[in-house]
Amino acid sequence: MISINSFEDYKKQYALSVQNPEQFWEDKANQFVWKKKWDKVLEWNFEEPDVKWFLGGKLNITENCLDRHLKERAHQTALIWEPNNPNEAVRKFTYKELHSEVCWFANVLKNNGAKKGDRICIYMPMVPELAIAVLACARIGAIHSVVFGGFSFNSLSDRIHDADCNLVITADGGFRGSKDIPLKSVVDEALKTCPTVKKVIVLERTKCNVTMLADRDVWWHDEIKKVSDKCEVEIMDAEDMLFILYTSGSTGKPKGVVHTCGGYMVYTAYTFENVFQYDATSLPLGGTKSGIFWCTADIGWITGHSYLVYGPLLAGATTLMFEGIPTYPDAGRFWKIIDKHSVNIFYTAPTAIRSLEAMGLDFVKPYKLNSLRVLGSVGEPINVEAWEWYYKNIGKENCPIVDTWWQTETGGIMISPIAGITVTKPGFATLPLPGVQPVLLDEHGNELLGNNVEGRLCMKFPWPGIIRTTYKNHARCKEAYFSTFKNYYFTGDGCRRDADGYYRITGRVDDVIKVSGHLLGTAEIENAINEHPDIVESAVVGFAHEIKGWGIYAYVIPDRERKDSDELKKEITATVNKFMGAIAKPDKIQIVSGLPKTRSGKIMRRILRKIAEGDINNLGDTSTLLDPAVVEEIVKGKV
Ligand code: 7RM
Repeated sequence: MISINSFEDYKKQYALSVQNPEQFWEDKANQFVWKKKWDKVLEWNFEEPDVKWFLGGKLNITENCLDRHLKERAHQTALIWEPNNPNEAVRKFTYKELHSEVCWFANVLKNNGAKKGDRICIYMPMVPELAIAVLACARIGAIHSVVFGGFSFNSLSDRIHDADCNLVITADGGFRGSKDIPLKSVVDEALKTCPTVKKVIVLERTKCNVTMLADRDVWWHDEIKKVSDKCEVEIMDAEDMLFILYTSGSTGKPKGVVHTCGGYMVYTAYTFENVFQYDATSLPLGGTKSGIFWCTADIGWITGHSYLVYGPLLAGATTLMFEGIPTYPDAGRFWKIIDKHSVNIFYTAPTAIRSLEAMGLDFVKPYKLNSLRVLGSVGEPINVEAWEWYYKNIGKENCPIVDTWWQTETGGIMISPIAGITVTKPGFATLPLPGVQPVLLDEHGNELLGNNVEGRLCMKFPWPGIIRTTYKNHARCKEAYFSTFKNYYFTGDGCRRDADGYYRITGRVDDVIKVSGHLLGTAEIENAINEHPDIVESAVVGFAHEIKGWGIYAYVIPDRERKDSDELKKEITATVNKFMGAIAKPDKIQIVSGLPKTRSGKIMRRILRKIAEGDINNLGDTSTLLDPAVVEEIVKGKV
């Protein structure tokens, strides 16, 4: 239920949430179905860290996403699926139908040996069965680990390994734009090094050729025939793991961010309803057009988890899922889909907005876009120009834009306008949601009080959606988020609070970059580059990119003179593509004979970043370098 209806409400609730967070969140949690109510709302310390919400509470999130709605909205559309190919049929599922699909597949999982606590890797294209698989895992208490279909076999096997998954759900392939993406063959390659995986369930989507391993691989459609659509929910503790989602960090190894059942449920539902002002109870029941919400993110990322699947379904909304890409068959596809399905709320990333803006207004003009009520932005700072283009040409100056700042680790939106209620400012995520207590710290960890300050963005109090641990490695969770500044959660972002107290995220302050809205670790890309047999060492940095936000600049040292450097660059690109995936392909590659290093051997990334940005007059002190001459060579050879 929406609880913020005015800016006065917002201020009142914000104050209440700080004075008495437990009462505030208990009130939100009471709106759900619990098998058993909690004994205690919150226990926490940021030192270990150890955060628990709704202690002793028992529930199943899918009962709240599906079963809970059957009395009132069984025949309302829960999920609309728009295929990659606009001529293929749309698929729609009512809440009742989605409930059955999830139960069927939950039984398939059980039949194939899956049980509570197992880790299940999901590597699928954007088809309804992906959402069904996610929910089916949650229904039986298995922990899902969705891996984005754009990652390649090495990234996939790393993630399967780290989580010790025993089952993989995939498809033969997927359609994206004019391409057929092989998925099953990537799984086959990845599983060569993953002995823990005993079963692979394969959905037929592209009908491409696949090899099925006897005893290990089974077809989704065969397995479905063997089961019924009756499946009781597994009763979960509020703090039982719901899912693992891998995210890039400063080291080469991605972190398995862990979210738990109770807090994540309460937080995604609350933020979804309030930020987007989605009130299912005020909409006509039974139809398909009762408030269509479209989040364009892939379910392989946290945005897809929280605002394509869980948040909207918890709220009893109609969620739209799109299989394809914004430019296929042409750059008007998003706008066409909005008209076709009368989308009311549209949530996308600045990189998509910028790339469509660059294609020109001719792709927007044919469409009315008059169903739109709210626009959202997520994933990176939105530049003022893109914000204005979005506001004017898509929202027709009638739709508030919610610029939502949050992270994989926060589970849900943290700093954002409340649609139509908070006065917005282009480029600003504006104000913290109730329950969120941001602070800005200087480099020594002192809180910067008052307004007109800039520092590192931290949180000083837990919210229900906060990361609980990094899978199997709690020390890493502590190190990455709770050690930089004692007793604070550190986001890794820089941020400014302006004269009005509004927050503006200035970007990452660590070695991860957001490339087209995808968070990538530079070390992870370096590892992929170093898979090339002729590369001795590499260093990757980001550089400002007009469309992608950040582009990838790779400095590489080959182990011998390669005559044809163009050929080498092509091979490096292919290597990254093969080991990590197309999303990590460098935009620029510079072949160098050495890298600027300190005497202790540490690469001076600051210098490399400046060169990549073309800011060469201001490289700072290079005299402490092991080999200062190398800087000159790199500057000369800049691409
Ligand atoms: C949801 C998501 C998290 C990082 C975060 C920021 C950046 C996200 C915004 C933003 C400015 C925004 N999760 N970021 N949203 N920066 N304004 N509205 O993106 O884990 O993939 O990335 O993304 O740097 O730390 S994520």
